[in-house]
Amino acid sequence: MDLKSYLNEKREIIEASLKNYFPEPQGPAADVIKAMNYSLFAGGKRLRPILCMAGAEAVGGDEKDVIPVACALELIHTYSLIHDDLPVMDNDDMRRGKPTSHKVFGEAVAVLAGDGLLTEAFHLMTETVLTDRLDSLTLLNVMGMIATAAGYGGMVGGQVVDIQMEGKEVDADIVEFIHRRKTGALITASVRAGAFLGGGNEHQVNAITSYGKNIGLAFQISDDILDVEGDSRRMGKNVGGDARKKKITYPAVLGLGRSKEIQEKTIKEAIESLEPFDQKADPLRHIAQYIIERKR
Ligand code: GRG
Repeated sequence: MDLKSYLNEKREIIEASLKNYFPEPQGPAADVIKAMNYSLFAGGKRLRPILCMAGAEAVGGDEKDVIPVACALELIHTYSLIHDDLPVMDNDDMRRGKPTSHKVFGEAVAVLAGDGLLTEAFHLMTETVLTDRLDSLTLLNVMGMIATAAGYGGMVGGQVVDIQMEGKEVDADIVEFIHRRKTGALITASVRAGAFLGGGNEHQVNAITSYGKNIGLAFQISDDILDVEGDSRRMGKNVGGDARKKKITYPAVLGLGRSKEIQEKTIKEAIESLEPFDQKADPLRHIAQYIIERKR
């Protein structure tokens, strides 16, 4: 299959759905809507929504059933990037090739834009259309699972340990703890949500969850490696910041060579998790490979 065309086709569906959902900034609160739109439409890869759609496809589900949840995952991801870039966290000036939210709108509006995106994500999920394929209990379970992945047991938990450990000596277990939560949890939740909403059985959902955990870890290791070897123009953000800020990364803790070995092993395990699936899981197989090869 041609992964590039697949990603472009799915990205267009997500862009159109997000545009359709998001209002034009107007009224007294226009500034926060403007800031939410600014970051949301700044050119992200839309990986999490695409994983959600591909997860549904792998179990034979209907892509239309997952669109609101897929879009909501992008809102949560965008909120995390806005907050991560704040001076009180990573203090970054560039994101997705543009000045970061707080550089354009100021810190208070940037914090609120993140808050607005996170809360709107859960509102958007409630707009999922229920059908005879998709009942309210399944949707409720998926929303709970996404909340857990975004909260202290997942992304927020990983982020706090990441910040607190900055500049300290840590072992491989700590860096894995951080990566599996900070980045891995939402990626796992994305593909798992797709499998649930697509009507996957327990066996299928478990296999896809294992795939998600492996690519989630590999994705963050790629990000760490790109910060050492990547091209800042292609990535739309400054590189080399992890070493400057003494961040906890795989290359810093284990070295580049070992990081690449672990990345390859996790991608291999991700693809092996998909053995029970037919060609409907090919997009997931190709996405796993893309994570190793990505340049941005
Ligand atoms: C603030 C609660 C809170 C959490 C922040 C996601 C995160 C946790 C921090 C981001 C730090 C970071 C840059 C991690 C690297 C992995 C990552 C999430 C990269 C950005 O995701 P992409 O590559 O970005 O999918 P685009 O812009 O394409 O959507």
